[in-house]
Amino acid sequence: MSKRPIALAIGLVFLSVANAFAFDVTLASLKCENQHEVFGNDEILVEVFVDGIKTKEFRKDMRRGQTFSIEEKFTFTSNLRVVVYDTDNQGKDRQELGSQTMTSNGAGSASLEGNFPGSDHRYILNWR
Ligand SMILES: [Ca+2]
Ligand SMILES: [Ca+2]
Repeated sequence: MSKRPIALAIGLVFLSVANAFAFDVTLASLKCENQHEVFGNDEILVEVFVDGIKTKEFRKDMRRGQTFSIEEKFTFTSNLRVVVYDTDNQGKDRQELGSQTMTSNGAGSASLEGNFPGSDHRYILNWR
């Protein structure tokens, strides 16, 4: 007798349990209130980790006062982590501007501010 139906049944149970605790979050926007670089754009890289696994990245040149409309939905069971970088050297170098971890569905925003000497950047991450 094949063991496959049993494995499939167990797999479906896991899937059902996982779905029961799945959360949807829409990454809405990233606003630049103060840029990281003094001259020119910040070459922004946004990395999205779903349950610890890098799932998506967005790139956008941003200046003071600009809003990057992301509007993308993610589904997670444990947490959704978003890390924002300014890149240089055609994206080869990166400096982390801040990060946020979301653990349940619901609207929110986070201020990602200078966390190292000499930087007074301020980005606002919005989700719902
Ligand atoms: Ca630049
Ligand atoms: Ca840069």
